[in-house]
Amino acid sequence: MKQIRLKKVALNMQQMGIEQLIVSDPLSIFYLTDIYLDPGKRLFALLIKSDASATLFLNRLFPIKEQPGLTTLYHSDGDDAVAMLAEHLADSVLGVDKTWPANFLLKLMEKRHALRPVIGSQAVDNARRYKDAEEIGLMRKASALNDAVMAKAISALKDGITERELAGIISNLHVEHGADSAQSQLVCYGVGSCEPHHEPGFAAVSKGDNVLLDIFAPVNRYWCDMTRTVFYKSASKEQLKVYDAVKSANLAGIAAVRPGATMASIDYAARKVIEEAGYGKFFTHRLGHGIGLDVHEPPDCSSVSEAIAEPGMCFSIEPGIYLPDMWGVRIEDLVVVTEDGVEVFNSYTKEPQIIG
Ligand SMILES: [Mn+2]
Repeated sequence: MKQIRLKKVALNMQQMGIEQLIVSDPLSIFYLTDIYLDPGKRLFALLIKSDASATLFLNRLFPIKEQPGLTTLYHSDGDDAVAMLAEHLADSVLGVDKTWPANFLLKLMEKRHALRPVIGSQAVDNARRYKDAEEIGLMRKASALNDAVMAKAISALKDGITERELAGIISNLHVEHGADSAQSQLVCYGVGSCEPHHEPGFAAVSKGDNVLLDIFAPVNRYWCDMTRTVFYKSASKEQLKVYDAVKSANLAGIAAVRPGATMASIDYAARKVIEEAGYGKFFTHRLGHGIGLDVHEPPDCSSVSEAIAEPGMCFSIEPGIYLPDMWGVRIEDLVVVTEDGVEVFNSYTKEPQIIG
């Protein structure tokens, strides 16, 4: 058990007025126990009480090592796993996380009419927002891996290579460098780069293309995520001008990160640069997203986010400009809020590059 994390969750529960909480998100269970498994359709739940006691309900198919501070209760296929869980609940408010399948929750509610289920995800999500030193070390390591893969991906650009081919190369590079799994990557050439989430296709790279690479993978379960845009063989004045605006916005966003800054003010610091360059309406998404065990998790870094940056929060800074039917530029780094400012996890160059 990760006792310090568990105690934080218990404290959050007390503040929320929740005495019992069912956590079912495998990544949240991993965060608290170091146990990761994918239960498929079977019941897998960590029951936390506000005194920080924890009981794990799981199927015998997934035997785990006993660990101090954690009670483990197994069920078998054919058992009424929900009834077994119900025996451990008090007739009162029950926090349930947002990912617990309705078939379990509805069965539980049928058995126990006096239970009052409420969404309780925040008790864990709010703890997960603040990465501890171990997690920050893992985030740093994941992004160092991504920097190395980015360098190799850019050097793999050559005449005729399609978006899909390069995406496959990047996925393999991630795994070769130690990522947990291959992910389908965002590789966008030319007109494809004007869609922020373009699906890699059969287009081959050609002279004058923007090449936008948004690459990501989990490494020891913690995600890296970065974007670079380079130009293939040539770049026009406007391509370089837009690049410069996005790069300046990225740097301005990073410079605005410090404890106490609102996420909205960080978004604005970057957005303002793009607006002043005359491209405001082409920056069509939020500046960034929280990241950790999930690739997208709280807090949001957007113009409407009231969240306040505090030490340990990890998120992306990824301004972009997308000119419809032409091309787009995005530059994304991951950062962590430190005691007195910001640490940027990515170090791969942001200088404009014309490749080939
Ligand atoms: Mn991102």
